[in-house]
Amino acid sequence: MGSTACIILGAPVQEGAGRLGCDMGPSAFRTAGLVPELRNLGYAVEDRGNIAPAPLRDLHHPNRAIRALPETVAWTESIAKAAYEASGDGIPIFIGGDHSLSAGSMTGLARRAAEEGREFFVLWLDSHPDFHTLETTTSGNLHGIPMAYATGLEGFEGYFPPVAAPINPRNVCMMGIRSVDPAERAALSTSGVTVHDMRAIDENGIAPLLGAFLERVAAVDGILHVSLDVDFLDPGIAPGVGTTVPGGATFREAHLIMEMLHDSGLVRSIDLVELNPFLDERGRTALLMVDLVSSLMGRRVLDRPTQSYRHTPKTP
Ligand code: 4U7
Ligand code: MN
Ligand code: MN
Ligand code: MN
Repeated sequence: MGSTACIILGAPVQEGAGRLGCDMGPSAFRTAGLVPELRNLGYAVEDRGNIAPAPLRDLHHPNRAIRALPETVAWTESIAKAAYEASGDGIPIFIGGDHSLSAGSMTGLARRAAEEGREFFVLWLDSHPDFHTLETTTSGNLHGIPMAYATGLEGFEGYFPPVAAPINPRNVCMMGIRSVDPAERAALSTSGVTVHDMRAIDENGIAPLLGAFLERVAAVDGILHVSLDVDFLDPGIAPGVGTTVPGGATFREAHLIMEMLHDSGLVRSIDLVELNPFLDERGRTALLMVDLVSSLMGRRVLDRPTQSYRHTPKTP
């Protein structure tokens, strides 16, 4: 991937989260050295600055819990457009911003993949599945809906932009899940989404679970998007997030995922979301996220590919 261009797209959206501060995320990623880190790995890097939201429309939904619907819709419109455009030019890296940004990034990227006749896959690294519809969300925080929207679940019509190429739920693999609301659990169980909760990671380890998914993507020459929510990580190593959930991925589990992803050669785009610099401790969460991106983009300890990935059984 050394000659590929990385395209940095800031998306300072914070209205989807329950607390303010994610709008400072793009600045924190830049301050933590994301751009020089990628350049050191040999990439051409184009920082396109921050995306602006589309004009606001007056929107009201019968679910009175919903917060910031016009703002989230406006961000989804502009981020989807930027994602579609950037995916023709290199590897887009979205620096958020709360996770509602993925409603835009994933739909824009999936539209491009469909036009290229390629199958689109998502590796979702999060403590939450973000599988609420506008009807089922009880918190009303719209960072809890992007996966439901992008896979084409009903109930977004007339509010969010129509989804040109809904993602096949069978092409979605979630890892690190440990906080699921009842409506999400019901929707997930019939969806076809692969969900590896923290218990599955405890029982099996990262390598066989991720290896099986990467083999599926490779088998159809698919395009892989990675969506990394800070709260995937254990709060002990990543405190700079508004929705901490105990029992998350360790430093090495997270790095192993990144190393395997790099060795797969399948990743074409990345979301880095939910970083809240107001809650961080001397930038350590921002620095850890940049460190993980570095592993994903090719930094390695020894000059050899991941060993365990090669030994992955075909049917785990
Ligand atoms: B994040 C939640 F209730 N499910 O809907 C909700 F637990 O992007 C959390 O993954 C959503 O951080 C978390 O508010 C969204 C809650
Ligand atoms: Mn209203
Ligand atoms: Mn999330
Ligand atoms: Mn989350």
